[in-house]
Amino acid sequence: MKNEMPGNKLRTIKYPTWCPGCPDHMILESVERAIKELSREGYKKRDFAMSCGVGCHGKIFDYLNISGTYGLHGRAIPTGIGMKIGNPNLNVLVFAGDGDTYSEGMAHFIHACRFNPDLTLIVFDNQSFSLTTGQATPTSQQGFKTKAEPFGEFNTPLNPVHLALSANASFVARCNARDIEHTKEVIKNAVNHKGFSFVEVIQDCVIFNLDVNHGDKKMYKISDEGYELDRALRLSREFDYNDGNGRIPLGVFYKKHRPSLYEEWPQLKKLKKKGVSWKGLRK
Ligand SMILES: Cc1ncc(C[n+]2csc(CCOP(=O)(O)OP(=O)(O)O)c2C)c(N)n1
Repeated sequence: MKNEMPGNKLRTIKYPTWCPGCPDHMILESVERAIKELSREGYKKRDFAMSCGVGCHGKIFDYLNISGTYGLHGRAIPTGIGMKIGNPNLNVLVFAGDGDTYSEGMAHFIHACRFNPDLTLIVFDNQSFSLTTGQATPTSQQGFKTKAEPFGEFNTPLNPVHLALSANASFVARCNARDIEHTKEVIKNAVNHKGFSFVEVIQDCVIFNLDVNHGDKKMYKISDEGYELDRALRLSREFDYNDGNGRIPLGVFYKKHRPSLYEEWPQLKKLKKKGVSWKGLRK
C-alpha cells in the first residue's frame, strides 16, 4: 500500500528525485494524465498495474500510485507478462529504460513482439545507461563519449522501432517526452490496443547525454491514418538514432489487431473465462 498524495490519487507522497529538468518528470505527467482520462472512459484505477525495470526510469514506481513491482534490470517485460497471466483483467504497464530493454532485456522484447501479450511497454529512451552514470546503450549515437568509452561509441545504434516492426509487434509508436499531451494521447491509444503495444519515448539525459536533446527541432508528427506495414517500415528508417541527418517521425507507426497471447493459448483462455480479478480475490 502506498501513501497517496492529498488531492491527487495517482501520486504518492514521495518527492521525485530525478534531476531537475529531466524529461522523466514529463513522462510521469503524461502517464498520470492518460490514466486519469482512461478512468473517465470506464477503466478502473485499481485495475492498472505496473512492472518497472531498474534505472532512473524505474523510480516511477515510487511516484505513481498504482500497484505493481519494481523488477530486475532487463526483466520488466516477463514480470509484466506474469502479472497479466495471474490476473488477466489487469491493464499492465511496463516501464523500462533503453539499456534495460534493448541490452539486458533484448530477448524478452523481441519475443513479446512475437507473443503479443496484452500489455503496454513504455520505454524511457535517453540513449544512455543513466543511473550508472552514462555508459552507452544499444541506442546511443556513434561518437558518444563516456567514461567507459573515452574515444566514443563506435557501434551503430539499434533502431528499436524498426526492430519491433520486423518482430511482428501489433502496435508500435514513438513519442517525444517533452510533448506531454501527445505522449498522453499515444499512451491512451496503446492501452486501448488489445495486444502488445510498444511506446518508445525518446528523451535526452540532461546530465549524461545532452547531444540527443538537439533532436527536438527535427521531430514531426505522422498522420493517424493508414497503418500499413510498408509505410511504418519506411517511416522507421527516417531516423537511425544517430545525431545529424534525417527527421524524426513521432506518433503511431503501426497498429493491427491480431490474436493476443490469451486468445491463442487454450489454458489462458480458460483462466480469462474464470474471470480472475481483484474483485474475485476479495470474495
Ligand atoms: C543484470 C544487471 N546488470 C546491470 C545492472 C546495473 N544497472 C543498474 S541500473 C543500470 C542502468 C539503467 O539504464 P537504463 O535501463 O537505460 O535506464 P536509465 O537509468 O537510463 O533510466 C545498470 C546498468 C543491474 N542492476 N542488473
